[in-house]
Formats: sequence, C-alpha cells, structure tokens
Amino acid sequence: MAEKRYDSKDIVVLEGLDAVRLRPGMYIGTTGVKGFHHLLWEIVDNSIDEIACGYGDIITITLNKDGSATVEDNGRGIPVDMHPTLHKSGVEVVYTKLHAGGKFSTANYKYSGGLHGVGASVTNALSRWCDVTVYRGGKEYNIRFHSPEVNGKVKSGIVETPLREVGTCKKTGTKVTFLPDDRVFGDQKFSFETVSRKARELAFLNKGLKIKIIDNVDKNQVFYHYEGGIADFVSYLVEGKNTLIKEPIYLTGESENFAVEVAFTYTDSYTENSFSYVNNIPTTEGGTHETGMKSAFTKVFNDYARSSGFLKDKDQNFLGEDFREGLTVVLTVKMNNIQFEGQTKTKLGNPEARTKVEAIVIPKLQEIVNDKKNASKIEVILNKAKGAAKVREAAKRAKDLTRAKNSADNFNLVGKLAASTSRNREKSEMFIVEGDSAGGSAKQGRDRAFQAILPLRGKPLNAEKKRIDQVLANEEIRTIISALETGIGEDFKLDNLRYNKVIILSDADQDGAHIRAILLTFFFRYMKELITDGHVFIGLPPLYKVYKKDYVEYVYSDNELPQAISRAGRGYLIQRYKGLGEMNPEQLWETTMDPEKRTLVQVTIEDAAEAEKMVSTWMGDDIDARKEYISKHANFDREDSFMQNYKNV
Ligand code: 28G
Repeated sequence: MAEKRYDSKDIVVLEGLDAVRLRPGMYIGTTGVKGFHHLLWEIVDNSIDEIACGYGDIITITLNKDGSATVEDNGRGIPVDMHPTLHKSGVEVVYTKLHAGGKFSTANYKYSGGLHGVGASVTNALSRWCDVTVYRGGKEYNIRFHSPEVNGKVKSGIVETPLREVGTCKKTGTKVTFLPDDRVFGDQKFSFETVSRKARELAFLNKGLKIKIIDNVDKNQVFYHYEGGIADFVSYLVEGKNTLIKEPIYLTGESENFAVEVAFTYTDSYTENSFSYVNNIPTTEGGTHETGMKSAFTKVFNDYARSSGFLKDKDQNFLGEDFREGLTVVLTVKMNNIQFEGQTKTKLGNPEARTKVEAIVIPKLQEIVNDKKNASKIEVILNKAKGAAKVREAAKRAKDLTRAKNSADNFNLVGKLAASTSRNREKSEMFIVEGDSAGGSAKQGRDRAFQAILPLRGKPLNAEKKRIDQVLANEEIRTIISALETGIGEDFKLDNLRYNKVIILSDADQDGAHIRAILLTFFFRYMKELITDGHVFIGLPPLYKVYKKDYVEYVYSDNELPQAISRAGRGYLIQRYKGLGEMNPEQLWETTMDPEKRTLVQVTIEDAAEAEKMVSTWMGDDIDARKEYISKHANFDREDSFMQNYKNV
C-alpha cells in the first residue's frame, strides 16, 4: 500500500471541552474508579491505534508519585504542523477538540483506517494538567494544557504553554503525562493491579504489542507481549483446567473494513467461557458478532459430523449449545461505526457483523475441520457435543415427566416425600435424607409444620458410572424437582421456591459423600440460583456420643473428641455413629434437625463446582483418573476442606 501523507487538516472535529467537565458521565460513564482509569485508556488507545497502523511496537505506562500517569509510544509522533482552517497544530487539535456527539466514548471512530481515537481531549478536559511531548522529524516538541479556575469557573484543558520545539532527538513517538483532576474524581489513585490487568488484556488482543507498566509509587513493574495474541489468551484462560485439545485452534480473516479473529479450545468442564470484543472493547453482553460466530460453529461442526458419518441418517443435528459445553473462546472483530445496545451498552448491535463474521469464519473453520492433521481434535469436539446432547435430552425427558406428574397430582407430592403442613415458605425446610431408616427417624422426629423429609432410598445413586442424565431420570431427583416447585434449567424460577432451606443429610462416609456430590452437581447444573442465593445446606450429624449416667454430649468432629472426653470425666462411654440410621427420632431431632441446636454448612457455588468436578471424574470413563481423584479428594471426614469452615445457620 502506498504511504499516505497525513496532515493536521485530516482531523475531523468540533465542540469545546467545558461540556465534558459539565457532564463527565456522558463521556466516561462514571467519575468512580472506572472513569478515573478510563482517562488513561483513552490515551493508551491512541498509542494502540498508531501501533496497529504499523508504526511502533511498544507502549510504556508509568504511574508517577504525584498521582499523574505517563504514556509513551514509539509511533510516528502526533503531527505538529498547522491545521489549515483551525489554525492550530495537529497535537493541539487532538487535545482540545471534542468530536461532536462523542457520547460514551469514541468507539464509533476507530478502525477507520488509521483515524485515531478522539478521546484524548476528554482526558485533557478532566485533568488538572496534561503535558504532551512529540518526537518527530528529528525534533522534540512540547505543549502543555491545564484547567485553571477563572472568575470562579474552571476552564477545561486550555493551552498553558503553546507548542514549541524543545530539542533534537533521534527517536519518534509521543509521550503524554496527565494528572486526573481531583475536583472531578476526588482523591483517587491509579491502581497497578487494575492497570496491569487491562494492559494484559490489550496485549492479548493486539498480537505483538509490547506493554510495560512501571509503578513508581509502589515500586513495581510488569511487561506483556504475546506473539500468539488471542490464542495465548485462550491458553491463559484454561490454565489449570483439563483441556481436551492441546493447542487452541486459531483462525482469522478479513473482508473490506472488517476483521475477525477467533481462538478456542475445549476443557472437560460443562460450562461455556466466551469473551468477545469489538475494536478492543469488551462486549460483555455479546451481540451480533457472537451470534455469527456461534452459528458458524454450529453449521461447520454439524456439517462435518454428518459428512464424516459421526451423525447417522437417523440422528438429529446437534444444537449450538451442544458445541459450547466446555468451550473456551475469544472472538475479536474490528469494524467501523459500531453500535452498542443492551442494559450496559456492551452488546454489539450492528446487523452486518453477524453476516460478515459468518462469511469469514465458516470457510476458515471448514478448512480447519477438513484438515487431516486436525482429525483427533475434531473427534474430541464431536464426542463432547454427543455427551452434551445426551444430557440435554435426558433433562428434557425428566422435565416432561415432572410436568406430567405435577399436573396429574398437584397436591400430594410424588414419591415418598413427607411434605410439611404449613405453607409458610420462608420458614419451611426440606431435608434430603440418605437411607430409608434415617428417613423414617427424620419423619418421626421432625417439626412437621415446617420440615419436609425426602428419604433417598437405600443407595439409589450408587452406581459409580452413572451419568448426570441418568441421575435426572432418577425418581428421587424428580421428586426434589417437583417438591421445590421452581422448575429447572431455563425454566427455573426462584420466586416459586417452596422450601427456603434445602438440607442434605448424608452419612459421613464414601457413599454419603457420593450422594452429596451428586445432589450438589444436580443443583449446580440445573438450579444454580438455589445455591448462589444461599438455599442449599449440608446438615452435620454427630460422629460420637460421649455419655455416662446423667451426662450426654454429642461430638461433631474427631478434633473435638478429646475435650469432650475430658469434660465427661471418669467412667464415660463412647458411641460412634456409623450412620444416620443408628439414631432414633429424638436423637436425630436433637442433634441434627432442631434449628436451635443443629449445625448446618451453607453450600457455596465453589463447593458445588468442586462437587461437579468430582462427580464428572467419578462418573467419567477414565478409571485411573477416577481412582486417583477419589483417593486425593474424597476424604469426606470432618477435617476435609469442605467441612473446615462450616458455620451455624
Ligand atoms: C503516548 C500517548 C498517546 C499517537 C499518532 C500519530 C499520528 C496521529 C497520533 O495523527 C491525526 C487524524 C486522522 C490522520 C498520523 C502521525 C499520521 C502521520 C500520525 C498517542 C491523522 C493524528 N503521522 N500517535 N495521531 N490523524 N500516539 N499516544 O497519542 O487522520 S496519536
């Protein structure tokens, strides 16, 4: 491409900076931490644009002791010649003119073939002072802006020292230092953590870009540089997880003024982890570009599954979601005139993004799946989708069955649930109890107004190789679903919850741990909010009874046993409870169910995620992995991590 000549006249502009100070929120969203750091990213954006145009490769960000920040790049340097109509230098125009309608940043004007972001003037407007040095054509230039108070009114970002030549130099580039105005932001400081995190993201998103951060306040520094770009990003995201594909799959393509990059891999988890961006801006709510990518994946993988015979004539196509179980993907597009939608304006709305992404990704992905070298990777993807589809179908069957049962008999709940008599949801609890005999004791010992009991018969879930789909088909699980009245999956409605606490009571042994893990996995996958909203608990039955005549103490962990013994004094006896079933109704009530005395562990989403991982290993096909996992993690005694930080609820 022939080198274009740019001059200050190329800068399109207009509108004064006082408007920015009047309503900062219009330009930077908030004047909180985010907006404060946004000042920095507006400047860094210009460096990135310059480097993306092919000029320079490194950005240095310095956090200074006086609270200011410095950004330097080794691009061409902002033009310093006079703008023909504005009669100002290019650099002054960049720092003092606001593009009309620059609401919520500048996003609309990037990626238009080297047009730099128009946000630098916003940063200047909201700074006490802003100092710009340009290294260009063998000379060093400086211009300084400030925001003084004149007649009780702040003048935003006006020239303090006009542009002048201050020396000679060999290098080229731009260096900007600015001090965020405490009259706008209060006494905030740049956070090395925050700056580093965003800088790393930018380094991932802009392959080859070097970013160095120097913190002169807390004496810290980092450097980011990723030759693999978003492929390295994906590797970073799956660090510490079990990947099913060694190296991430990467593809890229470009049509006129539209560029796409995709990198992805699969892990053994069941959740999707996707990140998308447009012009380096995160699209947290997704949008048309994501839709295009997803439909490209679905089409290409389904076509391949069909043509390779993985799907037989009688088989249905996979759904898109089947291909996203365990998927970690990063998508970035670069385009013009981006439109944001959604609750937080982080959803790409441009309809053409969908078709353009499809038009680029479909043929590139076809090339990849048809490449013999990738055969084993594609096999992994298809098998993962097959597993996902199986679970999806089983879940649907279970749901249909539950619906059918619910409508058939609305009041007497199915199975062996002993419902509570009060309809007070706030106070109501459902105990899921391991074993018929403990279930029987619990039914007799309970406060029947508020406590419901669902016994899990014998070992209904004992088979190690049961998959979650089989679990869903299990009658007790279906009873849980209908008893809670919330529905599952997409239909889940927390507002309909019949029992405010769901309490799992299982034995303190391997089988008990297994049942508990399966139940948590079920809640994790199909009723996640039940956990995140704090409704799921583990009941802690005692392990020992230390007693003698006229003395009884229940002991809930091995740790506490010695003290209990010494409290009891001479002549004590110990009963060790091997299971809940050994307790009579009164004992079970007193030790485990009475809200005044019992100990419950509230299940966190992390606990449930861990349980899910355990169950998938437990039920997976890799027998060695299963054995290793069980011996490593399944010591469900009271000293394990799960029981460590229990609290009374
Ligand atoms: C260090 C902190 C922030 C920048 C440049 C380089 C040019 C430029 C910046 O031009 C004017 C408007 C639209 C093209 C462009 C230099 C062409 C030739 C530049 C930065 C001209 C702005 N020579 N480097 N702006 N554009 N670095 N770093 O701000 O038409 S801003």
